[in-house]
Parts: sequence; structure tokens; C-alpha cells
Amino acid sequence: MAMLSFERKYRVRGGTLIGGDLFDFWVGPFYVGFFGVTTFIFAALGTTLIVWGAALGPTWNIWQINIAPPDIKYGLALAPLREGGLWQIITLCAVGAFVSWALREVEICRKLGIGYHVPFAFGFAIFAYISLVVIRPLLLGAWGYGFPYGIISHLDWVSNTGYQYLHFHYNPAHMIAVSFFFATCFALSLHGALVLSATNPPKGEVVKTPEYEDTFFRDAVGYSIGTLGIHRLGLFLALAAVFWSAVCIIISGPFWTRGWPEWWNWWLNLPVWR
Ligand code: 07D
Ligand code: 07D
Repeated sequence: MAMLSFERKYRVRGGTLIGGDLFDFWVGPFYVGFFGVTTFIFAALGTTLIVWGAALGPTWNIWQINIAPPDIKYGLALAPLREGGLWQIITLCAVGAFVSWALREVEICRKLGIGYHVPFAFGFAIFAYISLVVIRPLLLGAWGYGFPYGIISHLDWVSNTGYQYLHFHYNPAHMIAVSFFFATCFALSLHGALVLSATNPPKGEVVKTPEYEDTFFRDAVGYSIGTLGIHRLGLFLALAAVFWSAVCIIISGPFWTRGWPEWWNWWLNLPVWR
């Protein structure tokens, strides 16, 4: 079925979580919904505040614009607008926009009668962001531990935070996260290459079926995970990467305050060496 006629067929009322029929309509190809409206409001307000923060700052250079969180001395209190208060409202808008977007995805899934895999996956990205700007600052007792909003400044934050623990590569959860990120790239490159090899043949040759794809891997390594399985594996690898990222930053500070290399002393202290 052509995309345009499919869309017309499935543009049905219902499936909304809130607001009934009120925002149950489309603007061009975009579904609106209650959460489309809240996404728009949060994103517009947040973006306006970023521009306002930039206007207050010393530069319009896109790389150097920086909206910093409050000083640590403000703890978990609200800070004056120019001293981190803007960052606090922008953070609220960002969380509001990301969660609204996820709920809008849920409504679209309900309309189509498909699973909630996409909003579930986006939920992991939101969790990683919230772990950086809400969970860890709350556990450490100050909003000042959040990362600053700026293209270069947020890189400075990652580097500084990493070196506070001497050598962040020794963080065991960071190791697991990095390995999952690498594994995700590995899996996607194999999958993308395999699908193209079978379904994009030279002119005049027929497209090959999944049996060819499975047989390639059975011949090469003795096992093929299959057409559905590879997508389950891909989703698992990607979500595990983000999950362990959130773990690696939440434990840095709230649960381990020394250098990460020192954490490995448990290995040297095993009774078996004594
Ligand atoms: C390809 C999907 C498309 C998304 C894109 C991002 C904005 C921000 C904001 C002008 C893969 C759009 C960007 C809307 C513009 C202003 C104020 C996703 C794809 C293209 N980072 N980070 C980048 C964000 C954190 C780190 C680039 C966001 C943590 C490192 C871009 C967040 C840590 C490097 C960016 C976030 C961290 C980057 C490319 C939120 C640990 C780079 C991103 C909301 C996770 C790279 C100059 C990309 C770079 C980079 C955005 C959080 C580390 C500006 C929105 C605090 C080490 N980050 N980042 O392609 O070139 O993502 O930086 O959490 O080297 Mg970052
Ligand atoms: C947080 C993004 C969420 C995004 C959302 C959506 C919009 C809309 C609109 C495009 C999590 C935003 C959407 C804005 C856009 C349009 C239209 C994703 C998030 C909600 N590290 N490290 C990680 C590596 C070192 C350090 C994670 C590698 C050093 C710190 C990952 C190396 C030191 C932190 C990772 C390396 C150090 C991390 C990041 C190599 C510095 C974190 C991925 C090869 C000296 C961060 C939760 C992630 C983290 C993190 C990889 C090196 C420090 C596993 C490969 C040794 C302080 N590092 N790192 O989390 O875990 O994505 O954050 O050297 O805080 Mg690291």
C-alpha cells in the first residue's frame, strides 16, 4: 500500500492518553495530540531562554555560547536567573519536552496498534540525560554538578569530571558502556552490510531472500540469529550502552569519591593472593 493511502487509512481518532479528541488531529504529516502541544511549548520556551542566555553572555559564537548551572553554593535551591536560574528553567523545559515527545510517541503507537518499543528506547536516552542533570546533582546536593549547556563547554565538563576521578577509563560501568557502544556499531555494520548485500543486487539480478542472509552467517560462523533476532539484539545492545552510561556517571561521586584506578584495589586485596 502506498504510504499516502496507508496514512489516510490509519489516521483514526482515539488512542490518546489525555485530552480526548481535543488535540487529536494532524498538521500536514505531523500528529499533534496533547503531548505535541506540550512538546512545542516546552521546546519553544527552552530555546527562547537559551537565546536569552546567549544574549546576556559575552559571545554569539555558536561554539562558545554557554549557559552554566548555578554555583555549588546554591545547593538544591533556586538560583537567580543570571547565576544559573536560567539553566534550571531550561533543564525543566528540556525534561518536559523530552518526556512529552516520548508520550506523543506512545499515542502514535496506540493509534497504529504497534508495540511501544520506540518510546521505551527513547526513555533510556531521557534517563541518561536525567541522570546527568537531575539524579546525580540531587545525590550530590547541588544543581551545580549538572553539565553546562554549550557545544564546547559541555565537552569541558566531561573532561573535567573525568579527571576528577583521575582516570575515568578505570570506571567499570564506563568500560561496560563503552564496550556496548562499540558492540552496537559492530552489530549495525554487519547487519547493514548483510541486508544491502542481499537486497541491493547489481542491475538485472534478483533480490535475494532472508535464507541467503542466514546462510551467509551459518557458513561464516556457524550460527545466524535471524531476521527478527538481529533487531532484538540491536535494540538490546544500544539500550544496554545507554543504561550503563547512566550507571557510570551516577556512581561517580555519590557512590565512589576517589580515583577510579583505586577502585580496582579489591582485586589486589582478594584473599587468594595473600
Ligand atoms: C546523531 C542524532 C541527532 C542529534 C544531534 C544533536 C543539539 C544541541 C545546542 C546550540 C548522536 C543536536 C544538538 C540540539 C544544540 C546548543 C546550545 C545523535 C545523533 C546532531 N550532548 N557530546 C555532541 C548533546 C552530553 C559529548 C554533538 C545533547 C553529555 C562528547 C552535539 C545532549 C556527555 C561529544 C551534542 C548531550 C556528552 C559530544 C553531537 C543532551 C555524555 C562530541 C551529538 C541533551 C553523553 C560531540 C562538540 C551526536 C561534539 C558531541 C549534543 C549530552 C559528551 C552538539 C543534545 C553531557 C564527548 N553532543 N554530551 O551526534 O562534536 O549525538 O561536540 O544530553 O565529541 Mg554531547
Ligand atoms: C545523555 C543524550 C540524551 C539525549 C536526549 C535527546 C534533542 C533534540 C533535535 C536533532 C547518553 C536530546 C534531543 C536536544 C535534538 C534535533 C532536531 C546520551 C545522552 C535525551 N568515553 N565519560 C560516557 C567514552 C572518557 C566521561 C558515555 C569513550 C575519558 C564522563 C559513553 C571514550 C573521560 C562521562 C562514553 C571515553 C571520560 C562519560 C557517553 C574513549 C574524560 C559521562 C554516552 C574512547 C577525560 C558520560 C551518562 C552517553 C555518561 C560518559 C564513552 C573517554 C569521562 C559510555 C568511547 C577517559 C564524565 N563516555 N570519558 O552517556 O556516562 O550517552 O553519561 O576514550 O557523564 Mg567517557
